[in-house]
Amino acid sequence: MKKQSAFCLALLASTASIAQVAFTNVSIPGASGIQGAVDMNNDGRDDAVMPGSASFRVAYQGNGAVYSTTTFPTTNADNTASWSFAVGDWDSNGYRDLLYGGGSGATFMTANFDGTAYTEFSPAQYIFSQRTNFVDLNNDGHLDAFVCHDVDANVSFMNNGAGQLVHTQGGYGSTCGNYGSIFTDINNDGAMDLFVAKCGCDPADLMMLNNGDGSFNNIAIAQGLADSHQSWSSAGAISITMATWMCSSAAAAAVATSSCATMARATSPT
Ligand SMILES: [Ca+2]
Ligand SMILES: [Ca+2]
Ligand SMILES: [Ca+2]
Ligand SMILES: [Ca+2]
Repeated sequence: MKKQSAFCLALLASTASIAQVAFTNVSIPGASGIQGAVDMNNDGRDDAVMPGSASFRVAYQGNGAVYSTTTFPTTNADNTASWSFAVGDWDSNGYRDLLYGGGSGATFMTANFDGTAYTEFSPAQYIFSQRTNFVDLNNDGHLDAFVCHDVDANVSFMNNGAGQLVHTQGGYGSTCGNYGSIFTDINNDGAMDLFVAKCGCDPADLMMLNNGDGSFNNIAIAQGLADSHQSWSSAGAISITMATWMCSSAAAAAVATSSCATMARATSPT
């Protein structure tokens, strides 16, 4: 009981401290088009990644917000990152790979043996790809891929550990309208859980609890998260989910009801 209450209060304190962070606008020379932030060279600093159709660029962050840009050639992408991209070393060769989410499907860009060039692999399945993620869905130590499907049920590509990504559909929600996905372990059981922000044909959001083997149960209705808002992004949703999860237990509510209510308001999306 004390541990859960302390966690709620810690989250509340964390929210308060985040509000005091100051930001400075910094220009990255030559940066344009689709961009995302990820540490591509393991130096502890996020870099800017800019995927294209036959190459992608990385603006590496140095000291004092100085950037140096490298262009990596790729084979031509059947699907560009028109809706999203994700980064992760799915084949565990030491170099991060990319996953592009396009309106007609998904494309993987996999690094060669020394990370100097990339080769595409575009699964045959039609996917109106929205958000994409690299995540170990089934806790087997191999990074899998997840793709939100706009017009059908969500899709994953399960990594068999032998260089293959196996298309799987079903088990991550059964309807269309999937836009924003984010993974975190909301109940600290070691398995990554999934929140999906939905809109369009079925706007009821999903909160999928991982059973530990890659199978999921939707607890959104039980947790009051299956609202009918037209939701496009899940960026801030996970903090709300965590607040709801932790503060929905009788143990936490009995002690920290007011704190949980404050935290829920503080983490509401804008
Ligand atoms: Ca870096
Ligand atoms: Ca790799
Ligand atoms: Ca896996
Ligand atoms: Ca979990």
